[in-house]
Parts: sequence; C-alpha cells; structure tokens
Amino acid sequence: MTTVASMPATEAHVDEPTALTDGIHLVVDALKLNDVHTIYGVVGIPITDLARHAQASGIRYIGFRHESDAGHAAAAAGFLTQKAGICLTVSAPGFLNGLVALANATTNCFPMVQISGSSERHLVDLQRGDYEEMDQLPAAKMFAKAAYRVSRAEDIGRGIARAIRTAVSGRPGGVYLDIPAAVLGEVIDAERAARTQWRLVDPAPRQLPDIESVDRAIHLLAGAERPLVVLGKGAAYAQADQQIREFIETTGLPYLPMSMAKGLLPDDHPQSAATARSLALRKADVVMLVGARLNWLLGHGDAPQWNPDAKFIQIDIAATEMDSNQPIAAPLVGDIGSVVEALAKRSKPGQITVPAQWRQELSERSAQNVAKMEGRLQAALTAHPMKFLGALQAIRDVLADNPQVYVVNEGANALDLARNTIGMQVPRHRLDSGTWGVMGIGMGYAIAAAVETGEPVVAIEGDSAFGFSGMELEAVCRYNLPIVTVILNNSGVYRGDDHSTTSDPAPTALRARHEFMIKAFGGKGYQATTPEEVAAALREALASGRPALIDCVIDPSDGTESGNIAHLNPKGITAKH
Ligand code: ADP
Ligand code: TZD
Repeated sequence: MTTVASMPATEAHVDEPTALTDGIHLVVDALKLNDVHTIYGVVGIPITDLARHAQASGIRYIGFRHESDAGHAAAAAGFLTQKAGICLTVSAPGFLNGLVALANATTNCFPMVQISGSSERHLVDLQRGDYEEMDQLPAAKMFAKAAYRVSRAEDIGRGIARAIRTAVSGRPGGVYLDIPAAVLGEVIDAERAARTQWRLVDPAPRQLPDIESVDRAIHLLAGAERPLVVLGKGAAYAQADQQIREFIETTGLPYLPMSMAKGLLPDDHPQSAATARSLALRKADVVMLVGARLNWLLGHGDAPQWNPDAKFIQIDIAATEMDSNQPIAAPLVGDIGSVVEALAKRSKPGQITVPAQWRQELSERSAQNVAKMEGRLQAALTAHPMKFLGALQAIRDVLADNPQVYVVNEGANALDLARNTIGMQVPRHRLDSGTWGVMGIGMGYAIAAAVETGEPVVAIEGDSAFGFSGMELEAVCRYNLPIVTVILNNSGVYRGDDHSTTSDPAPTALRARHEFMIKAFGGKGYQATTPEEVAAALREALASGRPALIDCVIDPSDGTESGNIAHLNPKGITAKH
C-alpha cells in the first residue's frame, strides 16, 4: 500500500498521524496486486499522474501517439499472455479513440481492459459543457464485453478486480472501466483503503466438458470417412499447444489452421490440409472446430463451399457460439485444453482413424496446388517491377531461418498473400487483422509483441494498412524496439494503377517513400526494389536488433481489388468488379 501524505489526526490522537492515499495510488496498487506489468496508453487530463506513478512503482508504461494503437497493443498483449492487457486513455476523444481497439478486442475474443479517466459527473450529467465532456459508460457498453464505473475511491480495487475477471474468464473480451477525475483525486484513509483491494484467485477457471458430450464427439469422429479439424485463434489463445498437437498426431486427423492458429503445428506438418483447403471444406463429412467460429471467414459453413451433409463438432468456451450458423451435432463446451485432454483420454487407441483414401485425396490435391503455385512463385522472383510474391518469398526465406520472430500482418493483398506464403513454425507468433479484417493493428500489435516477449518482430504491411498506425514508428524508435516494418508499397489501397476521371488522384491512390519516415525518428530506413534487396535489408535489420523500415517498391498493377474478398463489394449498376 502506498501512502501519499500524512496529516495530523484529530486532537484526541495528535501523536498518531493518519496515513492517506488517493484514487491514483489505489489504481496502481490494485494493478500491481494483480500482476499487471505493462500499461499501454496516451496521457493527458486526468491520468498523467497515474501513468507517472505507475511507472515510478515498477509498472512499465508505454506511451503511444494515438489511443487506437495503445488499445490494439493492450489487446495483443492479452492474446499473447492470457492476461488482460491494460490500455489507459483520457476523457471523451481519447476514450473514443481507444474504443475501436476495445471493440476489436471483443470481436477477436482477446482480453483487455480500457481504463479511462472521465470528466466530472456533476457537470457531465447536467450537460454543463465540461472540458472533454462525455457520458462514456453507456457509449462503451455497446462495444465491450462489459463496462463498469467506479464512483468512490474505496471501489477501485473492486472495479479493477471485476474488470480483469470479466476480461479473461469465459470467452475473453474487452472491458471498459470508467474512473472519473474526482475519484482519481479522492483522498482516503490508507489503512481502510488497503482493505478494499484484493488479488484475484484463479481469474480464468478451467471449464471441464460434460463427459457425455465428449463421448458423443468421439463417436462422430470415429465414424467419419473424411474427417477434418479446423484450428482457430481460440486454440492458439488457449495455450494447450501440447495437447492439441498430441491429439492431432495420435489420431492422424488432417487439419486446417486459421491464420492466427498457424504455427500451433508447424505449417509444413504432413497432416496440414492448408494447400488442399477448398477440397477439404467441400468434402469433409465430420468437421471438428477448435476455437474457430463458423463466421464469414469460414463461409458460415454453407454449401457449396462446404459439404451440405457435413456434421460439425465444435469446441468452444462460449455455449452460445453453438448453432450460430449451422447445426452443431456435437457441441463441446469447455476450455480447449480440458476438452482436448478429455477427448484424448476417453477415445480408445485406434478408435479415431483416417481412411487412407481421404488422406490420399488430400495429399494429391495438395501436390497439384503446390505445383500450380510454383510457376507463379518462380515468375515473381524475376519480375520487374517487383511483385508482392517476389518480396514475400524473400521475407519467407529470411523468416524460415528466424522462427522465433513474431509476424504482424495487415493489408488486403499484403495479408492474403503473406498468410499463404509465409509458414509459421511456432504457436502464437502470427498476429493479423483478425475477425473484422481491420486496418490499423500493425504498429500496436508489433509494439506489444516486442514488449511482452522481448523477441524480434517483423510487421508485413500493405502501404494503406501501415498508414493507420504509422506515426507509432516514433514510439518504436523511442523505446528502441526490435521491430522491422516491411511495407509492400504498391502505391495504393489494393492497387496503385487506378485512374481518376477528375484532376484529383483516384480514391485508391497513395504515394509515399516510407523509409524517410523512420529516419526522422532515428531508425534505419531502406528502400528495396528486388527480392534480393528485400532479403539483404531484412537480414541486416534483424541482426541489428534495432527499429528499421523496409519500403518494398511493388508493381502498382499487382494486387486485386479487395484481395480475395472482392465478392463482398456491393454490385449495383456501377460496380467496377
Ligand atoms: P478464427 O478467426 O481463428 O477462426 P475465432 O476468433 O472465430 O477464430 O474463434 C475463436 C473462438 O475461440 C471463440 O468462439 C472463443 O469463444 C473461443 N475461445 C477462446 N478462448 C478459448 C478457450 N480457452 N477455450 C475454448 N474456446 C475458446
Ligand atoms: N478501415 C479500416 C479500419 N479497416 C478496413 N478494413 C478498411 C478501412 C478497408 N480496407 C480493407 O479492408 S484493406 C484496406 C482497406 C483500407 C487497405 C488495402 O490496401 P493495402 O494492401 O495497401 O494495405 P494491398 O496489399 O495493397 O492490398
């Protein structure tokens, strides 16, 4: 317990000064008590002293240029550590800037807590026009897993405990905690305050599945002719790496990793069906979803992309996820580690097998697809100007020698092509645009990955995508983080060769030499025009362990509008595509 002041007590106790504390100290005490090591934020009224005090008491404070980036960093920290990432924002506009990240974290099922200062309640509630006036709590509710407000300093410990518990337990998500300026400044008796704080016991309890549901799933899997496992980012989050790998390898089941589940098993694993994805979805008769929702990213489980007769087994911590898109023949509600353990324990040796014909079908299709792709990859290596696939092969080769590197990835083509080109060998080493396909996570995710793990990070960014968080290059340099930002710069959103019918540039047009940006902040900038230059710059940058940016000059005519989701554009009568 930290105390802020001593004050003479009442006349009856002149010899015993009462130790006092305040809201700011109580927030820091509660965070420390609950093992918070890092806060990501942007300071200002009323939270600057809170950040200062947190830093002075041993919590690392990482200061950003924009709250969205700080929030994305907190969310990524949550995904990587299974602990609630903490984002600190100022009232009204700062709060709103952070809210995008809070909503995105909730959508992705990442645990984070946005703690925001807010203006004086008695002014806000009468709409008297306070500095940064806004009624933040109801605004946050719509976008968060939960939203709470602390109205008395004595409730700070409770508020923080409740926020962290809610963020990490069950289906993880973003939680908002509103602390008005007056509460941060409230002075109370330190001894009394100490009794209002507690450390959470078992913040994210295991959730064991019902045995009957386990047996039902085993029965279905055992009877399958063309079984398939889909691993999602929930499986990566669960940190049940060993159980998942053992179950897949013992049963021999083919599996498809969703983008952030890549690396749970190494991408070159013989049971990976990634290179026969379309066939696997179209033909599988029993599909086991492990921490993956049947949302748009999986075509909602609909035919003809999927076998209309497929039976689904779904492992998820959220019972309400079952039947959200397709009937779930065998729901397995529980935490992935416990469920997979139960599946392994309850299935008899040899009970779940994979018919040779299905294995053969998948591997033949895989070989065909790899051969087809080979031609495209070869052609890209010598193309000038450089193609996405030229630069990406160079990055792939460097990363293959550095499997501990965290990969952050956003863009449209830059996302689709990097996801398919760059193999991951280690779990939880790929962070990307996620469930929303959001732009702007790049620098925040990269900073969190570097700060939380101490490992190098390579952020592979479309030039448009990078722009959303590009100013954080300054934070990358200020904290001297080992982050190499690689921009696949085709001078546009999707492509750079669109022409406008007016004197203004086309809506998709962009123009930048990003390597100059990082130089302004003291980092190393490279421009690369060939795959060889990309590889050389990346190797040098990674070896330096310092902030660097490589602007890869890509053919403006390379790229597809909207990447591989162009079909989601409304057609209408003026459709270009
Ligand atoms: P992807 O986009 O990779 O397919 P999703 O984000 O759609 O993955 O799905 C993740 C799912 O994982 C969510 O439905 C979430 O409830 C679930 N989940 C997250 N953590 C766990 C856990 N520890 N145990 C079980 N399910 C989890
Ligand atoms: N704003 C936000 C926050 N998220 C978005 N997804 C978009 C806008 C729309 N959008 C995409 O879906 S991808 C993209 C935008 C603006 C950028 C694509 O261009 P890029 O990548 O330069 O990043 P490629 O490689 O040139 O396709």
